[in-house]
Amino acid sequence: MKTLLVTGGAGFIGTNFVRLTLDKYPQYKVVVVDKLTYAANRDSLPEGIDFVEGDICDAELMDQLIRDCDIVVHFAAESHNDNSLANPRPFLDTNVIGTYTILEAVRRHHKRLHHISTDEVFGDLELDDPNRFTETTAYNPSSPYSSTKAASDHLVRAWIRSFGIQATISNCSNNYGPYQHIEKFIPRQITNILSGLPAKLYGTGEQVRDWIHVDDHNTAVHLILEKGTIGDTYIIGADNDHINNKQVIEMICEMMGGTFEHVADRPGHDMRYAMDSTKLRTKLGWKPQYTDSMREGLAQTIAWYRDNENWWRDQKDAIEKAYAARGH
Ligand code: NAD
Ligand code: TDX
Repeated sequence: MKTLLVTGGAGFIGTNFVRLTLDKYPQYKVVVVDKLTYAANRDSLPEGIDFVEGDICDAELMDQLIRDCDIVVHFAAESHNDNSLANPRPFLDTNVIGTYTILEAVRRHHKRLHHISTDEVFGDLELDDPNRFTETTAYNPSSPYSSTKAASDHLVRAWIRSFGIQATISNCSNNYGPYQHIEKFIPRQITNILSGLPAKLYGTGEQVRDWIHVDDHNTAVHLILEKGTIGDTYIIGADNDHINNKQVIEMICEMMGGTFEHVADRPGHDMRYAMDSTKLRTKLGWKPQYTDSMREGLAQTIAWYRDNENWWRDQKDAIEKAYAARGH
């Protein structure tokens, strides 16, 4: 049995990855390391794993954990663009120094690493640009968040080339699904409507995100662990780059019987992300399970937030107050 060390496993995508692994990939023993920042929820994690509360910037701890595992799947990050505009420093610490710390331990102990990254490293596309991001698109990040993720990808590639570490990288588009922090777009709107508030659309809402259900992201990660070529990068996306933010909010409002209002736009707001996942599909045989332009995935996600109010209710007021202070 191989030991998977999952960094950031108490966050949104990491928690879903751990749950999927326990369900469908019994060949792995799972160890989670997580600092339990505001974005984490220890209670999201299932029984049957080892949990270590710790910081990926802690070199001694990471050395020990990586020595004792077979594979590292690196999700831990500061992940919210709006927060990175208000206070960039934690993004540099975790996303850059944290990734560096992991790379050095991976190098010392000759362990396999998969680094989780984002489409935002490529910057954005104009609405009428027919192109999509591919594995060879040049990096052009816009925000403190995306620039630190870009830096982390560069570090991983440099450690592959200079030190021959056994690593792969994936860049995925916007995820949605259960256990996502309610500061993020889709859960914020669902929990607003469940709280009797209008949904909140930044600016005109014409921005496009290439939404993917979190389970589709995580099945791709498992496939890369099983069959990916060491040193390679894989783009992950589910072909939803035809749906803009306004249409997503309208779908949620229609499904839940809610209303929405326009609020102040995000400074430097990226216009459009679009992913070309041909390599992952043709070389590794991946395909997403949620293929109906988000309707099934949104219905499942709405049902999850409705059924799990105790998971989010305590945080709702504070998050909306923070957004109100920023004009959102
Ligand atoms: P999240 O913010 O929900 O979770 C991040 C987790 O990392 C939290 O549990 C937090 O406590 C932990 N963490 C933060 N700093 C840490 C540190 N110094 N040491 C240890 N743990 C720390 O984020 P998410 O949405 O689950 O994103 C996970 C990864 O996927 C990130 O690398 C992100 O860049 C990437 N990604 C996210 C999306 C998306 O749409 N959410 C899309 C593509 C890629
Ligand atoms: O209340 C809102 N209203 C709104 O219109 C919020 C919170 C967001 N938005 C808009 C901004 C974006 O265009 O919705 C879109 C999605 O916003 P976020 O959920 O904040 O995601 P985004 O900034 O696109 O980044 C996400 O996808 C890429 C994740 O947070 C990143 O971690 C990931 O790398």
